[in-house]
Amino acid sequence: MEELLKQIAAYKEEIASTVVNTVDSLEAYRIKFLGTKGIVKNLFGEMRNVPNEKKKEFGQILNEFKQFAESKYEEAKESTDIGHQSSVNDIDLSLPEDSLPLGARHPISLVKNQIIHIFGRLGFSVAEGPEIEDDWHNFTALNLPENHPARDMQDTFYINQNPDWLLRTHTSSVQARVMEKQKPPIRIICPGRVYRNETISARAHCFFHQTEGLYVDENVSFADLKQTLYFFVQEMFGKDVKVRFRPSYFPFTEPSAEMDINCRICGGVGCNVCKHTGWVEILGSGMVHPKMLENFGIDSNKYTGFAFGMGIERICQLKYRINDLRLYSQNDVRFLKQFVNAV
Ligand code: 2NL
Repeated sequence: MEELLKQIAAYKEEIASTVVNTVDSLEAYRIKFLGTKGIVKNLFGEMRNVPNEKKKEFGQILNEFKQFAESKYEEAKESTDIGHQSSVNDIDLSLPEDSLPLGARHPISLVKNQIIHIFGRLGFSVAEGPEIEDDWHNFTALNLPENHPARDMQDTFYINQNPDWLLRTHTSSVQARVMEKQKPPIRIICPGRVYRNETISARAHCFFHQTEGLYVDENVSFADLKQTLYFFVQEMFGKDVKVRFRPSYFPFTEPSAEMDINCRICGGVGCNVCKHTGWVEILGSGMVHPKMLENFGIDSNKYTGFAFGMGIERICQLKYRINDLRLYSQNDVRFLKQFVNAV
């Protein structure tokens, strides 16, 4: 016992005088006193040799010594900041890096890029034009007569300084500009933002996005129109998609047709999106009106063409089940970050 108590007193002195101010000396101290083969452990091992009636007393002394040794270690680690220093050996190169938070593409951009890609494979190139247009390119050239309701102030945003200028209501204006400069064959799509004077709600917005397409060449037929648009929806929504064409009217096409696909949301059972019909309209189309071709000096006896227009928000709604148009322009990160891994 006496021998042990002497040893402990000596160790205490040693601990008190030991200088611990580096990572290495801290680690050396820990191994010597607190390690699995260290002094504290060894002394506890001596308990075996202590007579029973002294075990309690010696146990207390040992515990007190252990605390003394540990507090020196903790103090040294805290008071200097050596506990936070790291050496090259401490760096774990196998750990994954802290990833940078990546932005996400907007769903409208995702769908727009897919549309561009699909039509690109059919030889369509992308044409762009101004969002502030003049009356000729947005209306007159497209066979929209002087008194057409679309021209009404109620529907169209006019620029105050010049009543001939307006915010384009469709991207047909871009196609008009292409036909002005380029002779057939013409094979283009025109994605872009368009504006209409609407009260903002879940179903309407004062700006939205469109892709129009135009194909003018010799011998372009209605069969070409149908097969092109059928290919498009198969690529966009999957091979199992069903389509139907319904006769319709647009001032710039004759004949005209709207295309429906079977509802992607409910699978045909009936829901709000398809208004319980099982079908949803996704685009308007038709054979380019001969008068329009002549407006641009294109011989309508030699050339024919088809055109179509679709809302990108609509395609997006069906693809990603987005039920409120306002989500597209509110920039709520809870909405946007859901598209980080979308393609
Ligand atoms: C719709 C309907 C359509 C067109 C757009 C067009 C453009 C030129 C010539 C002829 Cl330059 N037509 N565009 C034709 C038919 C329908 O859009 O519902 N869009 C969302």
